[in-house]
Amino acid sequence: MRLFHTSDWHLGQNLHGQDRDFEHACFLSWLLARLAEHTPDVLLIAGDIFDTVNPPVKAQERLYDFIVSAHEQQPKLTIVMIAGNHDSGSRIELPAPLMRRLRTHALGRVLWLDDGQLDAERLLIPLPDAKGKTVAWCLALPFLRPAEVTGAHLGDDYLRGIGQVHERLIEAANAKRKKGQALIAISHAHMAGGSVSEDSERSLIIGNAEALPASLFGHDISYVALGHLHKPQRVNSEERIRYCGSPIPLSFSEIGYQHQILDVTLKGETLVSVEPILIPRAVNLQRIGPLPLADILAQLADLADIDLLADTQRQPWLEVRVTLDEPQPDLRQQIETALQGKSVRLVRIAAEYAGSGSRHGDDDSGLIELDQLTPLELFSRAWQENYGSEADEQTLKDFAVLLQEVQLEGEQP
Ligand SMILES: [Mn+2]
Repeated sequence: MRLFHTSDWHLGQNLHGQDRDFEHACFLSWLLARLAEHTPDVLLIAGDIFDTVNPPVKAQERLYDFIVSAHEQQPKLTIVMIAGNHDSGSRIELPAPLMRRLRTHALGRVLWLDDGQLDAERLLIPLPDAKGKTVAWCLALPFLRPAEVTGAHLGDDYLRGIGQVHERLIEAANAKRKKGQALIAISHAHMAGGSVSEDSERSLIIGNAEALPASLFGHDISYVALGHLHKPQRVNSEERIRYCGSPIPLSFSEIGYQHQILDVTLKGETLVSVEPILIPRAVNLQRIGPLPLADILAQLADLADIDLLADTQRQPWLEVRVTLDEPQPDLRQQIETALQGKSVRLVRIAAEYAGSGSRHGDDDSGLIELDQLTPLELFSRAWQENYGSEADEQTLKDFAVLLQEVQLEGEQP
């Protein structure tokens, strides 16, 4: 059995207001070509399919067009996708009856039976090989919000609740599997020890307190396809517990590594190999600075001139970081003038003041812009300013829960 492991597509994302649709379109046509070339049995999408709970229509068209094209190209391909923390679980599941006809399984929520037990049946997906024989079971673990795993069923502890959902599902899968059938888990979660990117993953609940232990996935699970962290990595150096990372850099802090999907081969229950397939970058993200303005202007002057015959959609996105001694009212104008006729698309200017203390992110960043702060950080700062003390942990937790409710607003039909 052969699987493609992908995650964190973030369809519909924009980068400081710039649309990424062209890059997503390039990725999806590249992925279709790799599916044709390698003919895996299964394609996994481990959450954050969309960037927001209310994705633009064009992003939804991208997903459904892709699924139909993949099915037409390879009618025997099974696709399994789960909701991530950026997705709306109910939105992901909405077209499930249609998608089942395309051998595509979309899981966005967990449900509970009348007796209070986890409905494990709907989260267990048989994975057939090319001959139609079930050779493995997929355990689908969509991202779970606190309200879904705490309360009557499992008590109030979020992590313990999630742990119990995992245990019950693995138990049910073990009861169901026949000898020789592999178990493959797909989950959108922050595993302890993972390396986090600077500003695009959005904390699941609070900081790292939410990280799950890899021991949740015992050795009866042959492979764990994870989503959430955008940098490809193993968990605890284990070959079988992996993040494949996002297909495109979602922020300027994610440009320093090669984006990829993982090509996973199993023989029976044994994991044979996990090979990365590198994704070509359709559009470069370029960072200049942090440097004083004069040096920045000199570097901008050296950028390539616009080639009138070239595709403007392929022009790099540019972030400029300027260090200043004092505010420079015509900063944007100077930079924009220097960029006239240059083959780049400016997305962001960050002004950083030399000598000011930094509380956030890189050591070289001084001035913080609003969009560099998470809502939780902003709340903490406002609390500090109003009350002169740090907000306590319970207050931060309550804020995080309210924040999630706001982020989900408008999701209900
Ligand atoms: Mn993500």
